[in-house]
Amino acid sequence: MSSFPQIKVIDSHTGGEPTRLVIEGGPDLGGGPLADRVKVFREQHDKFRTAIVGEPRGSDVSVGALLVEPHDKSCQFGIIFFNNVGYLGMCGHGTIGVIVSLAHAGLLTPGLVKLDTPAGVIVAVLAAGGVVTFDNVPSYRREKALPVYLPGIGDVSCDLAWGGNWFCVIDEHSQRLELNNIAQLTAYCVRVRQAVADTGFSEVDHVALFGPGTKAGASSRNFVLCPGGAYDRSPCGTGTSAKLACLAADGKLAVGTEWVQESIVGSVFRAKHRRQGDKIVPTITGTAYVTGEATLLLDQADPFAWGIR
Ligand code: PYC
Repeated sequence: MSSFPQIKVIDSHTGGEPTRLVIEGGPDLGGGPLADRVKVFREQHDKFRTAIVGEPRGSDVSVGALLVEPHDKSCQFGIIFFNNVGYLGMCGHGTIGVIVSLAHAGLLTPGLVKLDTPAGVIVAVLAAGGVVTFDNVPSYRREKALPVYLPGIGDVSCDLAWGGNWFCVIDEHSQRLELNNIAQLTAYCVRVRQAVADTGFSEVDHVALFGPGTKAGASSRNFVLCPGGAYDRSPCGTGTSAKLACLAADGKLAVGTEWVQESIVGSVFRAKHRRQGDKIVPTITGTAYVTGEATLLLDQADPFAWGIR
């Protein structure tokens, strides 16, 4: 038997975007609201984050999810999402992956499930075939048509919206939303994010470009740049929510009307919304598949046991 610290994980992907769920061996973050426990994670146990999703075990694309006791007593599970550079308030593809992984582990059966997250309570339904539908946190647009200037390109009109994470949503960008154009799309979005930060919105750490759908029935295709420089292979649950908030605010998407969001790799989420005061509640449906179960070993003699930090 190995005496290394051991971390049990279940890996999945949702529309191509990976999620690594830690079901055993994660750090003890104490009790209290999940937003407080993220602070403990960040300040006292950040090396667990890099051990789990960082290289050499993980990659920039990996999103981690730590299973914890919920604070909200109506929830069965608490989940804290993290990535290669930090912590996520919410994660749509991750929610779908976590639920399918929990079912794989025998911890839940198809039907209703409630997750406590730092961004709020997520109510979801697991159906056969790894299909998950969840109500995201209330979403809204904060800025409409914020102009940012990119030298060599000109003014770009940005909507800033919350969908569980902060997004810069761009419809007019003249960028080619194709898988063989990732480097150019990434470079463009990095410049946009910096320009948005320079206008005073440094909390906006995701950039989402939208264009016409290419798959039959798709309302739109997107490219989403995540905070750590990777792009979302899935259509991005929180990004789709931010987009819906903008569409709803412009009167371009009626309550209950389906929006089919295609990702840059061609995977699809189905979305709709209802109103909640001056915000919307997006409902997102997607499918996840379990790709592996593993025990991560942290050999203290390994200089990169806690990841390349
Ligand atoms: O699906 O919400 C999402 C997400 C955020 C970052 C990567 N995926």
